[in-house]
Order: sequence, then structure tokens, then C-alpha cells
Amino acid sequence: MNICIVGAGYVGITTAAVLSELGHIVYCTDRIASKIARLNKGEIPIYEPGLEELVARGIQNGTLFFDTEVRAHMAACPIVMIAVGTPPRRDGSADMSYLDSVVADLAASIKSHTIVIVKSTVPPGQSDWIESRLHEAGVPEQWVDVVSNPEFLREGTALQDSIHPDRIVIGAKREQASRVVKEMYRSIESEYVLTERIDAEMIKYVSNAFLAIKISFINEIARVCEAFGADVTTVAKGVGLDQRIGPRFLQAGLGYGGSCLPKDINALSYVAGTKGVKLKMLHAARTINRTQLDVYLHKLKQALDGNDQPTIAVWGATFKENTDDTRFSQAIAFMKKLVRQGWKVKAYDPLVSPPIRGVSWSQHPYEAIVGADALVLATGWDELIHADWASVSEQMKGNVVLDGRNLLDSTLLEAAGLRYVGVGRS
Ligand code: UPG
Repeated sequence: MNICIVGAGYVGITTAAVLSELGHIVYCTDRIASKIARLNKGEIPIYEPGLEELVARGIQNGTLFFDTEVRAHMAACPIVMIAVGTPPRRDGSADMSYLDSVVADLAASIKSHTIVIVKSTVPPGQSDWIESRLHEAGVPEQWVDVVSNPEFLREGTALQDSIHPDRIVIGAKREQASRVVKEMYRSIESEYVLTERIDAEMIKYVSNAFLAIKISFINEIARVCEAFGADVTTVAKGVGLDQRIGPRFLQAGLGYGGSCLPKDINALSYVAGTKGVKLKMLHAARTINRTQLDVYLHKLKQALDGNDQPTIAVWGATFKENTDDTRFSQAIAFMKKLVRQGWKVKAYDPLVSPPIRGVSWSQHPYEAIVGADALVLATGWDELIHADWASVSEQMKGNVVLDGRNLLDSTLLEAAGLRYVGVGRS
């Protein structure tokens, strides 16, 4: 199949590379010429393990192309996949302006039957809207099928998630269109959910909302575990073994961040509000996520034992490990909170060092901790979890280690003379 993907962002590039690997001819398009030029040289603008190799292979095999001629490829390909961003607006709603301009391009380009796959995360009802806009612009009804096919890949494990997805959701009006999209993924073994478009759109938002609720739930439970001297990691393990609950997304810590969960739960709350529905659980999940940073700050203050001019080292800045994405990162939000206390903050992250007022960046994790009163593990990077704790203990001035991800082995730290502070752990 010849497929045109619009938007060379995270989802666009990954999906393009995977579809080309499945044997399709894929044209991944974007208006930003500099981005396309870099991609054609095999340079990937994002950090994602394994993606560079896959893109290089597609380019070499002649199955993957990056191009700025968006309209030309839209006109030539029977399948056009929309993978542009839908960033958050101030009021919590999703900004549809990139999608709007893609629809205008489509209206001007479609000359024969085209399946328009909406891969971007959009509010429920958006596919209907795209369809009516195209009809209003003069595209005959029989020329276009708009199909909702949301993406569930996670940053850092995007290829694994794309090649071995838990499910592939395809929402279409006409069965024939669903069949073509299913055929496009032919060699991917997965559960296929063929459904109405509105259900497919809802599945995407509800999945992210549920994940956020699961994380906030365990973060709230961590507070009560701590009050009773229970260990939330053990409690989560025991609870998660119940198949009705499941073990994942029960890791207590600084809370969730990233470009999806915070944005999508805000957008779902917003659209629900337009229909007069108040989503109280989502509201609670957001509140817990915000106050989780205060829980950690309080712990740090207690551990610092009256030292009100401390130097704090923070390891990790990205919203989670194995990504260079810092959008809505709880690690960064926490650093800002520390700076607001008037404290000195020294930070290290294996991939990024964004300018943050009051934060000085180190090139090496052990450089950041020299003279520090406390160390905060804010992102679960492997190299940081498996640090040499004896050296850490030697370099630091104080001995407090605040585990923002509940990932460290307290016995190892304590053996090195460090004082371990986790969340929900006695
Ligand atoms: N997190 C926790 N505890 C857990 C699991 C995750 O605090 O037990 C945090 C994690 O540190 C991160 C956030 O939750 O800050 C989100 O993690 P994750 O969901 O793995 O990252 P994303 O790459 O944002 O992926 C989410 C969905 C994915 C979807 C994508 C975009 O998991 O299915 O495609 O958002 O919508």
C-alpha cells in the first residue's frame, strides 16, 4: 500500500518507520523543511531507542520517504494518515489548528477515493467534523472514509509498543474502510477492536484517563500506607496480581507527566464539561498529582532536619526514563519548587539540561552531588538507579536520598551510609 503520513513528529515518524518495515511504501510529510532535510540524512529529531536504525533501513530499502510536498502525496496516496499534534490550550481544550490546516490541505488535494486515518489524539466527534468539513469543501461523499485509529505507544518503548500492541482500535463508518486499515497492519498480531468512530476516539482518551487515575490512586494509597507503616510497593504488587486490577501503572512516585496524560485528561474534562458532565475522578487524579510534589517537599524538609539553606542535587529531568521529552515533567516541576524555597539546586540528566532559573546543570551525575545535602532521584533512568552508592555517599555533604520513583534498593543505600527516603514506605 502507498501511505502518506502527515506530521513528522513522535507518532508520525515511528508509525512511518513501522509501516515501511511491514512492507508498505510510506511518505512521511511535514511542512517544516529543516526537519525533513534532517530526517532524509537519517537524523531523528527525537530520542527513541531503535528508531534511528529502523528509519535508516526504510530509507535504504526505498520504502520510506520524508518530504515537504504534503498535498502532492495526499493526492497520490489512497491512504492518508493524520499524525499532527493536538497541544493543550490554556482552558484545557485540545488545540486543533494543525489538524484544521491538514483538513484544508486534504480538501484541496483529494481527487479519488481516500481513506483518511486519524492517528492524532482528538476529542470525541472530531472524525465526524473532519468528514463534514471535507464534504462542505466539495469532496464527494463516496471519495472519502474517515477512520479513527488511535495510537497507544509510549515514549521510550514506542517501537515495541507499535510492533506488539495490546490492541489495535479501528473506528469506521463503512466496514470496507475498516478492512483496508486492518489489512494495512496485516503482519501485526494483536487484538483488533473494530468499532464506531466515536467509540474509537473515546477509547483513546479513556485509556489515558484511566492510567492517570491508576497512578494517582496508588500515590494516594502511598500516603495511607506510610501512615500505617505499610510498604506501598509490596501492597501494589499484591493488589496488582489480581488480574482484574493488573500490575502496571501502580508505581508510586512523583506522579505522572509527559505530553499525553496531563493533556488528555484536561481535554476529556473539558469536552465532558461542554456536555454538562463533571468528571470528578479525573479532577481528583489531577489534584493528587499536583499535591504529590508537596508530599515530597515535606519529606525533604523533615529529612533535612532544620537545615534551611540546603544544596539539593536532582537526578533526572525528563518526564520519565528513556526519553528526551521534558513536557509536563514532574521532575522539573519539583526542581522549580525547590528553587522557590530559596535552595541551591544542582541537576543532572543523561539527555537534557533545559534552562531553569536557579538550577545549575552538571555533565556527570557524581558532579551534581558534590557538596549536596540531599539527592533526589526524579526520573527512573537505569544508570541512576544503579549508581555506585559508596561513591555517592563520599561525594555528598549530607546523606539524604529522596527516591522520587520508589525504585532504589534501600538496603544498598543504607549499607553505604545513606539515609533512604521513599514514598509510602516505612
Ligand atoms: N508513571 C508513574 N507510575 C507508573 C507508571 C507511569 O508515575 O506506574 C508516570 C511516568 O513516570 C510518566 C507518566 O506516568 O511520567 C506517563 O508514563 P507513560 O504512560 O509510560 O508515558 P507516555 O509515553 O506519555 O504514554 C502515554 C500512554 C500511551 C499513549 C501516550 C500518548 O501510556 O499509551 O499512547 O501516553 O497518548
